[in-house]
Amino acid sequence: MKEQLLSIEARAKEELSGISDSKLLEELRVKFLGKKGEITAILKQMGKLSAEERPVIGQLANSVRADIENAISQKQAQLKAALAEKKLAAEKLDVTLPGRRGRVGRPHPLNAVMAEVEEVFLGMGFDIVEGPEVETDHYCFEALNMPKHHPARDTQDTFYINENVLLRTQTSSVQIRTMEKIKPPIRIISPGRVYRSDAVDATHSPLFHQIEGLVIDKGVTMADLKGTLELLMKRLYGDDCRIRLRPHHFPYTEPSAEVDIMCFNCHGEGCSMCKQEGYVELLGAGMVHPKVLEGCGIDPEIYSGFAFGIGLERITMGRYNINDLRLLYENDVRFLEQF
Ligand code: 2NM
Repeated sequence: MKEQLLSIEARAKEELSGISDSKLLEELRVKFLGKKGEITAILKQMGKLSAEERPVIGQLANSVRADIENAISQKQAQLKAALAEKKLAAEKLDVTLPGRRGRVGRPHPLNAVMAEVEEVFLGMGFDIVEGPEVETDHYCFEALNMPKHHPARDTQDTFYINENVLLRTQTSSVQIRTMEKIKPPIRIISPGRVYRSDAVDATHSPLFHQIEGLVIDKGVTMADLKGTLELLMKRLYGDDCRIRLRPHHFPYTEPSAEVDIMCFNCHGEGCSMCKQEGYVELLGAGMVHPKVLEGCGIDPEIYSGFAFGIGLERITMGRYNINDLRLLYENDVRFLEQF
């Protein structure tokens, strides 16, 4: 029996060494240590032994069983560790790898320049006022000293919704609404979308953006107009930029002027970019017409004021050297990414 027990131990250990999964390990445990296992079978025959042999074999059987149990639990621990190792390796995450960079957006050039212009005027104490894009004949034309049959009202230029309602062709309507509503002093800019029935080309679009400005107070002169616009242009284009005023005509201002900026390319010398002029036309301006003031309930004997209108597209194109207006509306990321 002693030899049997020692052989069981030796076989158990040998078989154990070749086992690599927990299911086979359990089968092995049942085979050697189970109720119908080899050790139990030996113990059942103990009755045949003499009184002297019984405790010796009993002790040996117990120690063999303990040895096998030990070896099995060691193997169990090994298998468990190997399994965990395998699982970890499969789930490996290298936290030192570089991350995926998110794409960061940025303001559209039109919005960027709009924000810059607004910032300059806020710094001079102007308020920013917005108004409706769908306007009435009164606010877009009548109140601006453009009576019926004025050429600017031509259906060729204006999108009419009906005889009296239209898409605003300039944001002057917002200035009129403001003068009707609040008493001088007034210092506002009115930025926004405006509409004209134009065919699309490099310099025309049926939808574009305007920033108009209005200052009304006692003793406001053309010098205030020029100083205000000069400061804006220096902020946008640099301190060495110059502007000049040329006489012009608008129905809503008297006197009126077109404002040019010194050509960035040739600094006033004349080149192909400015068509040998040395200056490039940038905006329109003037002293608000007494009839316009009167129509809004402001006494032109007491108050005077200046107004101006800037095309946002034009100053944006000048600012970034863009030669085709359509680039600003196509939203091609390859173009927009540059700003
Ligand atoms: C321009 C040019 C000159 C202008 C005039 C007024 C108002 F309401 F005061 F009469 N608002 N905007 C004005 C003057 C607009 O745009 C080229």
